[in-house]
Amino acid sequence: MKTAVSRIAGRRTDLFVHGAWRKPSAGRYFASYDPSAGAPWYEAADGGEADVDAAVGAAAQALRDAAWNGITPTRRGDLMRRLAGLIDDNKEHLAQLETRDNGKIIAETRAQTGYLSDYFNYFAGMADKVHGEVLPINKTGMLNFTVREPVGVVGVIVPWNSPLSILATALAPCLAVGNTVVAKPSEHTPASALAMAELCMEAGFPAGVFNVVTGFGESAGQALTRHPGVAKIAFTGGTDTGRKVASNAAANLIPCALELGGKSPHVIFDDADPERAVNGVVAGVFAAAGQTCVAGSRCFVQESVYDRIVERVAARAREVRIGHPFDESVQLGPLALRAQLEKVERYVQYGLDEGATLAAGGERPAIDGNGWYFRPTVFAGARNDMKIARDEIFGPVVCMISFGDEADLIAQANDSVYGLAAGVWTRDIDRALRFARAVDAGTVWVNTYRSASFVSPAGGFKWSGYGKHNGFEAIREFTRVKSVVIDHSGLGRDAFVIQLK
Ligand code: TXE
Repeated sequence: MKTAVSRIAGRRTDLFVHGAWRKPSAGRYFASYDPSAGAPWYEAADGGEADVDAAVGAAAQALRDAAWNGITPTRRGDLMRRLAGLIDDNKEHLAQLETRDNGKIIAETRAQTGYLSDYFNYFAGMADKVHGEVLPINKTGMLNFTVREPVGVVGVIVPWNSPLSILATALAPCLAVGNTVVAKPSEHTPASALAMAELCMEAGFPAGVFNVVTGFGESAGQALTRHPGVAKIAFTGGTDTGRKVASNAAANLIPCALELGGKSPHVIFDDADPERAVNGVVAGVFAAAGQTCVAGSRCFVQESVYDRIVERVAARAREVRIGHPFDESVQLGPLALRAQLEKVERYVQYGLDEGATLAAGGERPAIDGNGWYFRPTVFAGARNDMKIARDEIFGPVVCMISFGDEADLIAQANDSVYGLAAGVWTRDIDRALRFARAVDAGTVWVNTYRSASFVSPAGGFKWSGYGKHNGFEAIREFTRVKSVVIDHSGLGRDAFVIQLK
């Protein structure tokens, strides 16, 4: 794999269009940073409108080409299985690439790249199981059936927090149903999408089926969302950017799937197993240094156990081993961007100004070098109306908020613009189900947290976006339904007359 860490460190990467490397038309490159050093480590091509146009053109051509649209769904599944095998063979390279580019600890990126082949195999299995229906049309001598077709060229815009996994959530179902893809990875973490492009070529996908334009959001990203040749946008990122993407898609009258921010409620009732619940809360918010859209960043604890739980969460936060992301014993690495570190620091100050108190963290740790590290931070005495509880911080910060009864909990939990995920710890199944029914969240976990699976549909409500990934919902997301009506009566009836009857 050309884009393995050792091959690109200190060098330049190009765009990947129609199965070949392509220099950016404006000839510019930009630095991608290693968050553990706070320093550039390679340069990626700064793609612009002309490059996006070339990539969309290549994807549109591949869509028309029999090499892609003429193969059977079973053969598409075979290609995907081959890709899954190659991903598996290269999973250590991919994990290292991701850790170097985004700072996520190696244990996490290994878990993610280890899971990727299952992800592609799952959708490979779906490739020849997607079918339409025969409908009991209310007209004699007529047959009505539906087919599920690929939507066309899909523009996939990927953020920096889990670049490869998030790319896979769109790429795998898109390939399974015969779409073609132009991906625009984040300007902060472009390497792994290029590695994926190489693996797609090696697997035997025809040129143009998967293209990658690296570059910035305002240029390459915006051009992709505006391009008239794109049939659908799959976007993951911040809510403000999601609005711009949706408005460009609306101007072209194309649909989009938006996976945006979150401020997920993570609840501990007084009857919960405290050890498991505290583990769940700590892992649910500090994993990936808090840079996950489903981070359980608002922790609601029942009044009677509030002080005890806050103490335990804070103690666990203080024990978290912070350090270099390639150190296998480390539990928390740097944030992916300097801007993100500065945002976390700003929010810690907001929390203090609003009267919350720091039970743990709140500062950068003493680590050699210029890495973008921040201590796991626990705010005690937080209230749901504070800025730290309302805005997505996207860092290792949890707000501990108390609640009285279930009604109070639901009112507070749902008092958020977001609706991505929620978690609840209780031994009372009725209570858990009442919470699951009442909470505004696309995913609800009971006595577990962040248990994602490719079979389980995921996606948010409210400002967390719309559209689903995973499971058969993802197949629906990336197909369109066509209805075919056939008159086989042999009567030569006039269709217009029949409709009037
Ligand atoms: O994300 P952006 P940013 C949240 C998190 C974070 C905030 C801002 O709270 O602090 O968003 O992060 C591309 N047209 N999440 O600014 O801008 C961009 O190049 C088209 C939540 O880094 O949303 C990148 O590829 N594309 C989250 C992608 O959008 C545009 C993950 C995401 O970047 C564009 C990341 C434009 N006008 C951040 N502007 C999650 N849901 O997991 C930017 N982009």
